[in-house]
Amino acid sequence: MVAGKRLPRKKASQTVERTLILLKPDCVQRRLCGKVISRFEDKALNIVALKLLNVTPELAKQHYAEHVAKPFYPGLEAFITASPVVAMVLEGLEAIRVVRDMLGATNGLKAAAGTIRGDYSSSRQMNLVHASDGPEAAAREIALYFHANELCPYTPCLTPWLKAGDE
Ligand code: 3AN
Repeated sequence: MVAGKRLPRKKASQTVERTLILLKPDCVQRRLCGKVISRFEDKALNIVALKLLNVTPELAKQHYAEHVAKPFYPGLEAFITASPVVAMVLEGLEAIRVVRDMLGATNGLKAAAGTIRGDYSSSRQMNLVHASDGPEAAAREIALYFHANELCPYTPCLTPWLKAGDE
């Protein structure tokens, strides 16, 4: 390194990701959708798709394909099809991990205080929100709930105020 000269700071490798969110029947019934969506907005994640729908048993089996053969699946299907859900696609830097961290552990009783489940849920099943757990799951789940033409990406005007240009 040349004396007195500083090397430019290396940019961290950050990826813009999309993740599928479901505000589950308990979230809708308990009127917590506004509070949960506010948390995502406060974190400056972009909502690029959003709708209310009824999950059918067929869609539940596709969504929870990894759990279909498990003994708890019938109860899980009965719960997720019992009442409407809000499906959303959120977009942002490392959005898949960021959102999972915001949700907290699967069981609301064990989720840390300050997380969405830790603050609002006391249940493993009624844990309010689903979020994709990896890039492959996110792509698969987004395609299950949304047609490509239902996604509305945009550049928020607050982008220059979310992080420094060199990070
Ligand atoms: P997460 O929602 O944190 O991704 P998953 O995908 O492991 O959690 O589980 C999805 C849902 O399946 C849970 N919300 C819960 O209702 C149900 N579930 C998962 N594991 C069990 C289990 N061992 N016993 C009963 N239900 C379970």
